[in-house]
Amino acid sequence: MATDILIPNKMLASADAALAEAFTVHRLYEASDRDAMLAGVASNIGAIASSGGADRALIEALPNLKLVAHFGVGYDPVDVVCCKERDIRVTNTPDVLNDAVAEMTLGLMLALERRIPHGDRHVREGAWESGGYPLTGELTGKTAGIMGLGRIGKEIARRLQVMKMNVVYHGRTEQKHEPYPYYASLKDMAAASDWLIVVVPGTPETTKAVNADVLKALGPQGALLNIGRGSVVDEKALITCLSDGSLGGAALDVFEDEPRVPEALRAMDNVVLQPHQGSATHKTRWAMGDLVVRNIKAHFAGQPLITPVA
Ligand code: NAP
Ligand code: 8YV
Repeated sequence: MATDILIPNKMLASADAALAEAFTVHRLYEASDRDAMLAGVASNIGAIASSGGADRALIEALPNLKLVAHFGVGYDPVDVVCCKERDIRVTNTPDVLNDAVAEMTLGLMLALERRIPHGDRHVREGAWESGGYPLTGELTGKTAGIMGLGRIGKEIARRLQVMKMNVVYHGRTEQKHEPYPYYASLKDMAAASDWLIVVVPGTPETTKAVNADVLKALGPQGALLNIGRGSVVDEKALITCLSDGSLGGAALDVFEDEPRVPEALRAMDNVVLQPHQGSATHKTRWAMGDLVVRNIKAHFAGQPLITPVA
């Protein structure tokens, strides 16, 4: 059995160190000649510790690969179709990041609704002495429509209730045991919401699901929060709706072509931006890395995987 680990992209230091202690690791990103390095070690690689993903070309270059352990709950950068074809198992890092991502969601919503970055700039730039900052909106009493009431969506919902918001949700299936009203139609939910919170995975089905129709239904007083995947929102339509006033604002952690963010979005005052920081806390990233390592160890010990992708 091939027991070496391939690390294609730089991995969190704690996870990298734990893997290096237990296995022979090959850090592809350090190689000056990537193809030569791959060719030299390919037959020894039994598992990939992935942070940037694993595409078909990489997977097919590794004849004895049996596991891709991905650092992230969203495993869209891993070619799972190819893995399935080749009987390669895949793991992700669910649950350990729910709180951090929900926290960032609340932070972004408060930042936009109360214009916190704007007020901060107002003070820093010395503008306060010439006059206070204008009045803002408030989350209390508003309706938040959650697209994707999953592990993270539920943590967001709990926090929004504490903020005295009304919570409704949309997904493919009604979750009858949940206390929140369900909308089978995303557009209908958007029309009934002040905030649309996107926290679904990036899949072919969700690609550009938040389109111009949905954004217009959300309306001039409405705001979009995307903490799921950039691919879910039609970014061109978003820019148009924000520019012509058919959508009130947007708070975005994820983008269509990261780390490239359109200049138009960067220039808008009704937008708050983050560089994909949802899970980016010391505590949560450590736990995600630990889960990657534990899945790899379980695989090589012949034990059940801890968090296999279904
Ligand atoms: P999860 O537990 O699997 O929840 C996903 C939810 O999305 C489910 O409620 C599911 O409900 C819904 N959904 C899936 N496909 C859908 C579709 N086609 N239309 C409508 N709803 C759909 O996943 P999670 O752990 O909460 O994570 C969700 C996503 O958040 C991840 O996949 C990742 O992309 C993103 N994420 C982002 C960050 C960040 O840093 N910004 C961090 C972590 C995760 P139904 O099955 O009923 O449709
Ligand atoms: C990470 C994420 O930023 O878990 C996910 O799906 O999007 C984030 O937690 C990312 O996976 C780390 O590269």
